[in-house]
Amino acid sequence: MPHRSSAMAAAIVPVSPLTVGVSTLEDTLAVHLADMQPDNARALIETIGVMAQACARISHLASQGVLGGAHGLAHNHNSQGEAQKKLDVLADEAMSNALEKCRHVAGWASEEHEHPTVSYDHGTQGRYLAVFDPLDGSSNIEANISIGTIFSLLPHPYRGTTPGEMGFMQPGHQQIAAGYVLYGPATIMVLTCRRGVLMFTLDRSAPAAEGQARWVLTQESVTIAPHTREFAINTSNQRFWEKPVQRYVAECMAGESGPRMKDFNMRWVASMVAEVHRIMTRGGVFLYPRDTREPVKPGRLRLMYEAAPMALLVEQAGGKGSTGTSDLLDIVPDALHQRAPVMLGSREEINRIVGYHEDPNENVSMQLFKTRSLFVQPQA
Ligand code: FDP
Repeated sequence: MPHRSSAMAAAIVPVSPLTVGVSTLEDTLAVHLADMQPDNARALIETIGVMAQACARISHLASQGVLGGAHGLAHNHNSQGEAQKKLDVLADEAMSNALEKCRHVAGWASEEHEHPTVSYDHGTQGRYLAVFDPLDGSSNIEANISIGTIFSLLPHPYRGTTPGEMGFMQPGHQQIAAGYVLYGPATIMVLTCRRGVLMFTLDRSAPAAEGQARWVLTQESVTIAPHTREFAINTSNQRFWEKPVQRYVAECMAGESGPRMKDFNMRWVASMVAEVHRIMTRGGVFLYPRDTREPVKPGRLRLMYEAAPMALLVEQAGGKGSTGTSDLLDIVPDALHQRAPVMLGSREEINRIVGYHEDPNENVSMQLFKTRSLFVQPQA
């Protein structure tokens, strides 16, 4: 059997134009990363290929539905005390098993485990640390609504030694690559290696079970329009939101008769991957703000394996990601499972929300607006 690196070396020599609908993942990345030092490009292509292969496996499991035995609870809890679904566990195993074999990955951290895992064979020499949410939107599994996987690659900062938890504590702007895979009517991978955003569709007619998943480039240079008329937020939490978010959503809801002078549409899938994918295809904003339900938690979503990878993808597509007060990519985590308020999507809308957070007259404008808002603000 040929050594994998020589196969990859052969793959990255011919640099031909990308062909949407024909170019496969490896061919596309070979062209896309042609400006990189060849050894680095090879490592990145190989590592992304390994994760894409695992996601094809997860896609297969998800598509089997109840027939695949992956519905229902696993009767376990993850490190954060959340009940695990069977598919959460299977997806985590698929990603972990794939990364264990990848010689470029020194260790990985998953939403499902309290601590990072050090690669048995590649812990000292691997150049990357992988971070992932194996199954995002798991409340949707039994309802047969879109779910996804989110992943990110960071540099292993102390190569030559095995990575400890501190090695993972890097801000989002250090990410080498980030992506998500949406398991919907089609399985779609959206990827950035910091050179814009690429979109691939899994060719389900190819034999994924033998490790031959075929991802076909279906869009390059994915861009998010700066303006939008669509927002996504769980409005059942409205009474817990911070004031600037109350104001932003109230203004959207007021539509043509409000200060925005245009009507807005609202969506909520309860699957971040599906929400971000909609934004990648037609713009919009996704908000999971800080709220007062559990004051000790600064938000619901996890910084390292949800917020930061999505923020990099959105930024690379021309959008923006913020907590409302700081850039999501600037936050240096102090814990693996740290949470963050998340606001991302169309750039001008996120700038507006950030502006509302900076506005010292926020409460005054809320009072003025109250008469026209569909949301009545709670009395102080
Ligand atoms: P889930 O817990 O089902 O994996 O990761 C958190 C997440 O889903 C996001 O994908 C989703 O946007 C959000 O939680 C859903 O939150 P609500 O329960 O408030 O709708």
